[in-house]
Amino acid sequence: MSDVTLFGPAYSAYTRIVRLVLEEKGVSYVLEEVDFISSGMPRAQKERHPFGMVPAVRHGAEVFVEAAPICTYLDDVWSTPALVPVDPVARAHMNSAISALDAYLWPDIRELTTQALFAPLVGGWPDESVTERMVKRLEASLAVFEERFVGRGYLHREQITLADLHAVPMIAYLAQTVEGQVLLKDLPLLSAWWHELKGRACVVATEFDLSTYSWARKDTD
Ligand SMILES: N[C@@H](CCC(=O)N[C@@H](CS)C(=O)NCC(=O)O)C(=O)O
Repeated sequence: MSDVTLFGPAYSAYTRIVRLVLEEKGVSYVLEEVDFISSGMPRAQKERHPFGMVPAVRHGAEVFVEAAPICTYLDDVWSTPALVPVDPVARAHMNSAISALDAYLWPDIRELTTQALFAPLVGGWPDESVTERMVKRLEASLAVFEERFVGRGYLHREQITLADLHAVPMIAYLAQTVEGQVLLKDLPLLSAWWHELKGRACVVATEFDLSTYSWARKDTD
């Protein structure tokens, strides 16, 4: 038993990043679902995380927050399979990809997903002007990401790295929207990467079904 508990809901992109690392490494863990959509972030999670977010990981007596450093910690403690390149240059590019995903891609993918996926699911109306704006921004940022990181082999080449596992939940959400599917059609390298990764065991093992949550409308089909 590894004594690892991951706090966060299966639908949270950042929780899934950590989960993917645990799965990829074959570390046993307990996922404690912390659903923050139904009635806000539970108090227990606010006590665990200084900024009241998910995920958090408890390992033994320590509680860690923030997905990227949590994943680095997991890679340090469970060294195989290694998810961080030994070569400093490759490692720096991996970290740049993670940083770019956090800063330039995810905020817009999250906003697009909120409108296109979550709004109808909770019984609201998507704001088409926001969707349009996000699509425009993503057209540009995804093309840069594809050229700079996928095209230059800084995502899955010889070795899967933390950058791949950071990107998976984000691109998975993107691919669930019609707008995202259209965007991906113009991104052959990123699409090929996603096509290959989506069948990987850790990705399949962390799939989730939004319709099972109490806040999801049951009459959308
Ligand atoms: N910088 C954080 C980002 C975590 C994050 O954005 N978590 C979202 C869910 S994916 C969250 O806690 N949202 C709850 C809220 O905004 O109240 C990390 O790397 O862990």
